[in-house]
Amino acid sequence: MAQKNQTLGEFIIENQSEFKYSSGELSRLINSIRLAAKVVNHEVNKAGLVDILGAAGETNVQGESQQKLDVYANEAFIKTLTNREIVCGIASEEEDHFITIKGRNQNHDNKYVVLIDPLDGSSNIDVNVSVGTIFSVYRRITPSGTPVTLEDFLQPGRNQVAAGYIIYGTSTMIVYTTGHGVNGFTLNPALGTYYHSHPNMKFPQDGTIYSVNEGNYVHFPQGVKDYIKFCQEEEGDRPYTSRYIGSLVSDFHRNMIKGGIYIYPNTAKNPDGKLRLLYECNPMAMIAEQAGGMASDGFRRILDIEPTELHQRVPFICGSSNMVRKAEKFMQNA
Ligand code: P6P
Repeated sequence: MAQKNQTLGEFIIENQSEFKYSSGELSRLINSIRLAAKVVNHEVNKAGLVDILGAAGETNVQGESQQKLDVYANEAFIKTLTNREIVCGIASEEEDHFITIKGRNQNHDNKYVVLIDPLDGSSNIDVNVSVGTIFSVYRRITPSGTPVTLEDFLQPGRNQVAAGYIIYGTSTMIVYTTGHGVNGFTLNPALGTYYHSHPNMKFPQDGTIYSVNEGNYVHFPQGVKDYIKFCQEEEGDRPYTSRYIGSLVSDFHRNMIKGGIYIYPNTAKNPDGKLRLLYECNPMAMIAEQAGGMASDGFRRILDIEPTELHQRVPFICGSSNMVRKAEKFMQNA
């Protein structure tokens, strides 16, 4: 039950008992993410003031030019997670391969692996549009004491023990789940404290917002085209409203509060879709389902997809359950 003005720290302590198997590491892991989020938020908020904009001159494993803030955020989360000696491995959109982390006494006995998109939507930084961090947490499955392996990262999303995002928007929020519902915490920048502003967040079953990059319309599968046309027809509560920020975390967050659907389908340019299964779709899918929403690739539940590669892409449909079911119907009947 949310207590008025409860802080994130108090919430973590109060709900510690819900983290089965964990003797406090998962709480410390969430705390380390909280700290890293504050550090990144500080830089994101002053991006326009210092020469931190513009590409860092390098490209990441995705072939995308890296904004300096991408690099900064990646390093901030990796450093914070490493220093806390809680995780045995980290995978990041900004790193070609996963990073092995030794625990105290240089052994490999930490329990968790973390996968992150350190700054999603970073192409929006230069135009002052909200961006976000997305994180996903699993218990390792290979024997403790041995170096973490790719197998520990290639787990289906249903195995996640925690997932969440930070949205650096008009206010900075952490929204996360450990499998017991979804809670949102808003940062009071004056105090550097997150307050429990959005207890027990729920996706409305229905909505009237659809979020898709219609500039790619001609390349969409027929079923997606049919669903978009359905959204645009004059009937009942349609035409719906089209809202697309180009930042997954922002579009998802708005749709979870107001009701809506986000679609990034496969196209000719991106035959498997654009979004990454492990550190974008799986964490957002866990949050969606914990909030009563749904997430699929149009045919399969995202959380049941068996990963094969660290940076693999999947088509992604996520949001209000009745809207996702409707879109799936168009895609499966096309
Ligand atoms: P497009 C940002 O690069 C991102 O991964 C998501 O945050 C966002 O929803 C999508 O890609 C935007 O992609 O092709 O529409 O610009």
